[in-house]
Amino acid sequence: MSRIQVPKIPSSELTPEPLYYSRRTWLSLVGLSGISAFIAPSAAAQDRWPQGKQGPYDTDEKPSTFREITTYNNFYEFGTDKSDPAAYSGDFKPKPWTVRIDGHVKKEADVQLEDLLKPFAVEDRIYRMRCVEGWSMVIPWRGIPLASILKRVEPTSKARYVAFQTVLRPEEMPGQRRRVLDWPYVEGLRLDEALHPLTFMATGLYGRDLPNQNGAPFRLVVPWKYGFKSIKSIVRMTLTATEPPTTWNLSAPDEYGFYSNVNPEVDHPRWSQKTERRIGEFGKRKTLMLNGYAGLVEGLYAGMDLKKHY
Ligand SMILES: Nc1nc2c(c(=O)[nH]1)N[C@H]1C(S)=C(S)[C@@H](COP(=O)(O)O)O[C@H]1N2
Ligand SMILES: [Mo]
Repeated sequence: MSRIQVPKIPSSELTPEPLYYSRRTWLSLVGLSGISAFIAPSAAAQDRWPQGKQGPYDTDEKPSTFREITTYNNFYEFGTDKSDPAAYSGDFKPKPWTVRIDGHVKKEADVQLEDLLKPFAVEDRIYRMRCVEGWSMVIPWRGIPLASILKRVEPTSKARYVAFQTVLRPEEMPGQRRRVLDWPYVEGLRLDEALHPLTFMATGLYGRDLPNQNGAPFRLVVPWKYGFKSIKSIVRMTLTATEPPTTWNLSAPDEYGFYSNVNPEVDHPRWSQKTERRIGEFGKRKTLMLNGYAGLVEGLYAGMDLKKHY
């Protein structure tokens, strides 16, 4: 994704993703999908999963397979190839896990993840996700709205943004032993974006705990923004008065802004954002304004020039 890095990122990272055919695609192409359960045991999870709109925030699009979601990942802490997070996250220990919430809040928290989550009912949400590189998936997340957590810590009137931080554990995360990015990975949202009912903290997918490669045990999910905003393996959230720094903006400020809303009308400087490829499909789909969530979130950006605030 980024430009000038030390060591240099392989050239495969510098262009939108190449064609990639999942096993499911090959099998359905040759009419053998009926036997996929024999070849890929994980096929069973998604086949039993409720499909389509169950709640007001679900997409009715068909979820990507468990295999697609857990083998084609961006998680640079485990390497820069799409297959690296699944291959090299085996030593990562997502339990026990402590989360700190501080900054402009009335009730600071420094708690075990289970205790943080205990008061809230877990929900399942099927969201479209769109990476800035030009691919997309549909993911059945499990978790709780971020607003539930934020309301509990009581942001003060000074709080205008939320800064998020990924864990720093080079012993367990081989990618952090190289200076590919400035570690730890950081991200941020405006407070009204963070409080929006679509903004979700995932602890699972397909009804199971999050696999390490998807950001175990606790990651952000913001479906109307490019995927890199959805920061993984979070250990700290800080309510701030000013716009917090974000990793990809620090790495390449002319390519990645603070907002990073999915927007087919604002091209990346090196490629168009008008279309995308759904993992598992051959052709291209049109990228939708705010990733199809415009009706729910465009009010957040009323009066803003989204070409300037990219
Ligand atoms: N800590 C951290 N979070 C991260 C990333 C990363 O490299 N490190 N990659 C981002 C990018 S570019 C994308 S597209 C999504 C991918 O999430 P997924 O692998 O669960 O689909 O995670 C985002 N969160
Ligand atoms: Mo991404």
